[in-house]
Amino acid sequence: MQEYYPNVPQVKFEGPKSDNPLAFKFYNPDEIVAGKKMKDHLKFSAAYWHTICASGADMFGLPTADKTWGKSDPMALAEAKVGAFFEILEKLQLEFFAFHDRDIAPEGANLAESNRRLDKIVDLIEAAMKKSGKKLLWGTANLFSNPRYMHGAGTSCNPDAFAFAAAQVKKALEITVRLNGSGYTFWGGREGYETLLNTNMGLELDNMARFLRLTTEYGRSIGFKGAYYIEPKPKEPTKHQYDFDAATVIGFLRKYGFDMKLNLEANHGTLAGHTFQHELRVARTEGFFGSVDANIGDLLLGWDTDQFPNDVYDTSLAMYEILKAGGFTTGGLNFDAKARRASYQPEDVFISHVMGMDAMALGLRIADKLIQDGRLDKFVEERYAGYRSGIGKKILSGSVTIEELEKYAIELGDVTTNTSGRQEYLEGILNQIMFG
Ligand code: XUL
Ligand code: CO
Repeated sequence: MQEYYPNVPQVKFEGPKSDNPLAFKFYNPDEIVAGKKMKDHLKFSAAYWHTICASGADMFGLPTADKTWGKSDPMALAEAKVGAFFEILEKLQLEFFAFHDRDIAPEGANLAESNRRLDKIVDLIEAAMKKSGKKLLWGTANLFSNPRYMHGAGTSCNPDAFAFAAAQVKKALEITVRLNGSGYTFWGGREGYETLLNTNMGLELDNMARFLRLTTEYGRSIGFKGAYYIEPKPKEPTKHQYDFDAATVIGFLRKYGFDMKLNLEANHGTLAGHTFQHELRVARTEGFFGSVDANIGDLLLGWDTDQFPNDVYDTSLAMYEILKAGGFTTGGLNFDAKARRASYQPEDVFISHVMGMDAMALGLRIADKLIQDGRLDKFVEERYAGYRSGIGKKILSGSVTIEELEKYAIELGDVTTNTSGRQEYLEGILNQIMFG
């Protein structure tokens, strides 16, 4: 069997003192943290589109990373990628992966040919999964790259594009079912607008719901038992995307009555002006927590840079929310992340994942300590203690009238006592747990 990365050995846990760039310092897959093996908490997944497809090309420059193994024929290259990708999963101890239809097989001259190409590559992926035990976290369809989707897919003004997109998702769902995927993700890459001057927003939103209704019902009809996710993102490529953030998507799902969860990406949260923790908190509070695209954006650049997560403050607070949400069931931590353009050598694919996995593992360890420590929970509990008795208890029970509140307020005369929010005390606890 061909080895695609002969210079890269099996990556293992060597502990925090190791200076080996190809060893885990904090991710010890079988170690028990918070009652479960680390690998079962973190459920790491690689993104086909970045890990094996991203070439370093950007809007200003050509590819820097060669991921072709000398193949120029697109189907021969697609076949090689399967072998190389599964070698990466194996060497990095990544148990899961995610892909778009067009990542794994190039589009043909028409839909029928594209589907035949997909079938051919899916045969190879299925065999590789069987051999390695790797699992599909979620599948999806690319409804944004091809010019046919210039106005969107489900929200396009052109019904031909709507139909084509539906057919593409139908096939992607069939593949996801065949590969026993535990999820299917909808990311509305161009479901939004560039200008309201040409946009019928009401029709587009209704059509987005029609599109989701047709596709999700079809998935169930062919035996898909996994979770459906929507992945919010506020903008990029369009100026405004309807799946703006967690709260907006939850409103949409409730309005149209869909049983779906969220796939939350850190960098999309910050693009929407939120922290990653905020997005996770909204999802868990509202019962929509599903899966995560683990990455980080450069806040100074302000676009979707899809960097491997490195900020342990950020990963700790994210893992805190994930543990509080009860952890992953169908979902996992999918690295929707790529090495920087100048990190172009084959080893960089591995080094970047190792760093990201360690950063998430550190986050898990710290989040567990924060919960064990209990001071944050206790503080929040006490902050709302007023609602345990007296007028507070009455407000919570729903039995209070506005007249009663007025009488109470008049007797009070004014609100003269409050308690401190103690933000700096709590931030100090976090630092103490991280570095103490
Ligand atoms: C784009 C993005 C997508 C989705 C899947 O910003 O995050 O790759 O994760 O379509
Ligand atoms: Co993503």
